[in-house]
Amino acid sequence: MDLDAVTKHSALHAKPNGLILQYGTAGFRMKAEHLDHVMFRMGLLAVLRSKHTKSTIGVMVTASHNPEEDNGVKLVDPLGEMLAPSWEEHATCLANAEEEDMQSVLMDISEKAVVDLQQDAFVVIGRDTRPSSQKLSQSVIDGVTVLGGQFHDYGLLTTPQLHYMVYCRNTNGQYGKATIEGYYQKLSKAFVELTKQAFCSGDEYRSLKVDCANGIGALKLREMEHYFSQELSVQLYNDGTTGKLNHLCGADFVKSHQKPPQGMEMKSNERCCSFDGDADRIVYYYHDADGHFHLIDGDKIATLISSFLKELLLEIGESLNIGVVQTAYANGSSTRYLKEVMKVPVYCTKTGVKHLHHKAQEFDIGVYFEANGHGTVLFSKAAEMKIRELAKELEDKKRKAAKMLENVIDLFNQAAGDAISDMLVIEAILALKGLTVQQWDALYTDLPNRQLKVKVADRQLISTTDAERQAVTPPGLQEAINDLVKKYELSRAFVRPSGTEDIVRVYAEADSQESADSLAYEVSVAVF
Ligand code: 16G
Ligand code: ZN
Repeated sequence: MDLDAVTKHSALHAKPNGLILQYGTAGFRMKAEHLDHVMFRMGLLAVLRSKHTKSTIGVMVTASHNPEEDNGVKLVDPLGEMLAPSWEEHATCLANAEEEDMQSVLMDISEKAVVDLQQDAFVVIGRDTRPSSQKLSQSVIDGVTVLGGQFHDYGLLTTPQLHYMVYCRNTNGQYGKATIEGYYQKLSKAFVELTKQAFCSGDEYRSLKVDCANGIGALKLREMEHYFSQELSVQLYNDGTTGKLNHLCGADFVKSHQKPPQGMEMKSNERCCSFDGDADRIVYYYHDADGHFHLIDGDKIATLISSFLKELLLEIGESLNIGVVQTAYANGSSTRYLKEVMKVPVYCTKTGVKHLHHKAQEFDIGVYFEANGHGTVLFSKAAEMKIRELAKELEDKKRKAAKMLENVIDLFNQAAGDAISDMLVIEAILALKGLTVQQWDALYTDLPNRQLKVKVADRQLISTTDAERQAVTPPGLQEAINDLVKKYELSRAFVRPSGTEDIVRVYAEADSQESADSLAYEVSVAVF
């Protein structure tokens, strides 16, 4: 490790005085102008992580659904997963190190994490369409090269595409080819195969309006659409040609405002969906004949997918277990429907994809979605092998179901939630089952709910347990919430400190919108 070179280059990416950051659920994220040093340092860290794991590591430059002025960075671990928690601490230390301490902090991390400095390192880099992203990804590259790491810069990619590339590269191409064409070919082949079996191929299933949040999703969907245009035609809105990234559009806007994005032309009962700024989240929606807006969020996506998977599993008659993983934000109706009607086991984890992903790995088939639309389905290696075997062997009906499952495995991004991949899975299921968007929506009725943000002096004074559903501190808060919840029917409420903003989030649901609103308000007063 040429530490003098590090010092020299580090001075070119100087840390603003007094800036203290933390590697959180979304990596580092803030105003782009303050991030240059973080990018350089994450380039350094990616090299150490690559040496330690003897694998390719990914670095993604994006701030997802944040405003265009922001940016951020996340490291991607060998199997396409989020960075291991122990290394999040190293990331935080390195990002906050003073210039004169850079050498010692790097040595310290190398020692603590047992990094063989002689080992080769390889890092792959992707970025979103923000104006600041290109320059910031150059700073990552500077960090990688100064430590002697090799790299490949994929340039513009969606976040899940970068996760896919990392996964492919570390599994000798078994998962797929680590190129953008490899990604398009793998997914579209599975999609085309899957939809071949759909007998309802009337026009109503064939077209979909997609709000791309004026982000990277538009570029990538444009590149990909000709691979599947026979089966599905996509009309892109907010494609970045005129509007501003995430401004009045995108999955986060639609989910949190419960209204359509600007610029979308919605006819009644037409299926529409929105991606977020880096295309790892998706929500669906439509206007009914009376002009009412209906949101179909991650919970309903999980329900559609798990019911489809459960039917296929019944047909092949294997005892593969399936589990659904949600967070405290999952609508109570969805949890009840999954447990009581569909009879699938449901688990709740803390907010943040890494927690859900981790839990979902415990099952043969683990379905995980956050209500905000981030999610995917994971198949264990054993389940995958079993399904691929059955797809070759069994009698007709079973083989057909196993073949479908095989295509579903290939269509889901096993590394991370992926708006493009999820969209294709959903479109295939709707076509195969002959379901309209209204029929899908009618699976269950969401309980009215309300989310509020509360600004407090120190949000860390609030700590939680039971997957964030119970407050442990400050003393008395949970008792106060319990008393408030008792005043309403079908009610539930919780508070948690945000991992991405300096606020406390309040969630409440109840039998009517008025009740949910007033419960949320009363809880936020109790927090304050
Ligand atoms: C991050 C998480 C997302 C979570 C959100 C919660 C990832 C990739 N992203 O964006 O899953 O829903 O944080 O934000 O893990 P909050 O802590 O501010 O509520
Ligand atoms: Zn995102």
